[in-house]
Amino acid sequence: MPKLLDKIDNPSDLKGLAKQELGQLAAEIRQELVTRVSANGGHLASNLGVVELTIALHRVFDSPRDKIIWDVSHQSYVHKLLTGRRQQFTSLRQYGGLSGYTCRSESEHDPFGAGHASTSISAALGMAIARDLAGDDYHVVAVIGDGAITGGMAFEAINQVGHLGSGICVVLNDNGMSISPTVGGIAKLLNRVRFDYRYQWAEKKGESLMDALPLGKKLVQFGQWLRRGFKGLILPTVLWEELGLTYIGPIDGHDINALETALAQARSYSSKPTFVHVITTKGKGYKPAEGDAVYFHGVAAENSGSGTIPSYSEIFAQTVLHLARENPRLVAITPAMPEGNCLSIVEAEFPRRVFDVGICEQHAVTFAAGLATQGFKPIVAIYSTFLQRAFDQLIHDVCLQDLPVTFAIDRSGIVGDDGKTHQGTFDISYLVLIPNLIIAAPKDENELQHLLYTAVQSKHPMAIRYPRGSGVGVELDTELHQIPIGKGEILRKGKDVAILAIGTTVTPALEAADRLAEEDIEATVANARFAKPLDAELIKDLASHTKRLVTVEENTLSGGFGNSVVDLLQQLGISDIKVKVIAIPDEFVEQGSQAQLRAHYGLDAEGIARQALELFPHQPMRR
Ligand SMILES: Cc1ncc(C[n+]2csc(CCOP(=O)(O)OP(=O)(O)O)c2C)c(N)n1
Repeated sequence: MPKLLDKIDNPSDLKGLAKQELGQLAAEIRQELVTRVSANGGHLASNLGVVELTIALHRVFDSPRDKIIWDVSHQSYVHKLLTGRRQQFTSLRQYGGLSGYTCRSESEHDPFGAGHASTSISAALGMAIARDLAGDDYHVVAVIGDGAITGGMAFEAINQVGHLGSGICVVLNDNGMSISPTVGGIAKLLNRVRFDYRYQWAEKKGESLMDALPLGKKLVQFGQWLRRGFKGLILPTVLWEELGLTYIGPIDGHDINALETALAQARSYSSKPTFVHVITTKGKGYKPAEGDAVYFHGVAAENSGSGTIPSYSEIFAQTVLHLARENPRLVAITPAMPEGNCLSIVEAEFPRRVFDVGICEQHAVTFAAGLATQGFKPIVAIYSTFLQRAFDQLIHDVCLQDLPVTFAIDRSGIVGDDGKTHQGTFDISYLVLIPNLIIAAPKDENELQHLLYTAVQSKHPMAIRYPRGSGVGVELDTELHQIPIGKGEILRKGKDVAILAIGTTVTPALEAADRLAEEDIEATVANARFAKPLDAELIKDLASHTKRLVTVEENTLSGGFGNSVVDLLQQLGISDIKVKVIAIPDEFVEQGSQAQLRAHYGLDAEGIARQALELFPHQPMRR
């Protein structure tokens, strides 16, 4: 049977479909999502939940003239399928393929790129004000989840939306879930609406049942209904209305007719801000994802293989658990990623000492600072890319006051198929300039344990960056010890060239030394361990013995580890030496597998050996 989806090249084709065809279209989209995301990996449950909402949005609004902005935009796959990108959908999240997020350069239907949460309302308001100033009349819609709306920026934007009163439509896609269940006061408020909304729906269906009850019971039920109805429905309505937005909802997010009616109503209030509250089920229509929306939030690609070596995140969490048992003042904080960074295993044993603060990186850092002032030992577990959000909090709230907060920076370096918005390639550069902060990167998972132990003993703030994915596979010591701050180590000795590597690049640097040996070049390999303070003695020693120094890091060149080493050499007055800094050039790193991207940037063994060889101009590589 020909597919309806085959007929949709752009959103205007959707408008030609009869209402009774839309259910079939939704089913076809779900099929496509499950097939593709199972193969390529990606955000399955979030997309399954917005199938009807996306169809309705594109039938009511007129993209690209009207601007539809997806918050985070991990749930934009359906939007991509309906906006002329179906043919490329097989390349989703692959090297050179379709992005897993909205991207201005990818389509005119993506008016704003995203990947980080809570930006949609600010961007939408900017577009709406630009429209008003230019005397235009298009509509602007921001679609934001109940997880993303917990982010401070979303509320900063809503505050201004209410103040300016410009015409924008905020659609809240409320499924009760961030990656894990959404937490916090706003989540509680929304939960009440969701609960009461479902309660009332059940109530309607169960009216005949109520008829059968004796009068006394009926009165009690009626009283409960009134109370819930008042608290659950009136209060949240009042919240958004008091902030200056006209509230429409709650709407069943899987009923396309109801959605179209609500969105058309919002569209008709073209010069007022509206808030359309849509209730959806994450993972809708695919039983495994409905049953476990946390697991199916982001699934790995079919061929990614789940090896037997534990991930850095797992070792991190196991170490925190171990340290938490020994130290009752140790607390851990995660901005909405307890699954990704594995803190959920610590939370299971110490529920009062693990804090999921929502998608609030800035708050997470200052909250940790507050805890540290009172003698607690906070560990902020945060992805490198999201810590960017809390740059001033790092400087002003933690480091300026020299508070002993540990930053466990997960997903540092190249993260892979999430692409440009998620690469953790800037952290050394944005951390190295902050006084008082110690910055370390383990060469393997065993060193991660010892560095965490060291950080928790430290009287100063300390950041430990480690990569996405599994460890190197080394044995784990059972006794933890402190590593002297600012001390690296020599792992292999050779007289011709020294390779000073940090973090993930240590293992390929050792392999590169093997390749160089095949060219009769003897390389020293050192593990720097610390990007700050640098091990000046070690660096002096390497420079004087070999006169050729290669630094390697999975971080951007600008302001990175290698740059700091070069600065140090200059300060030490060492100039009779050839230096090669291997790092990521000044560009945003595209999507692709970690292996592909490392090879592309010469950060694998082959690339390191090739670049080291450039310091020997008369020695071409044999292979
Ligand atoms: C600033 C920032 N922090 C953390 C994340 C990681 N993250 C991606 S999606 C997501 C949950 C979003 O929840 P919600 O907005 O409710 O969307 P849903 O997936 O439930 O549809 C999180 C925490 C992010 N993208 N950006």
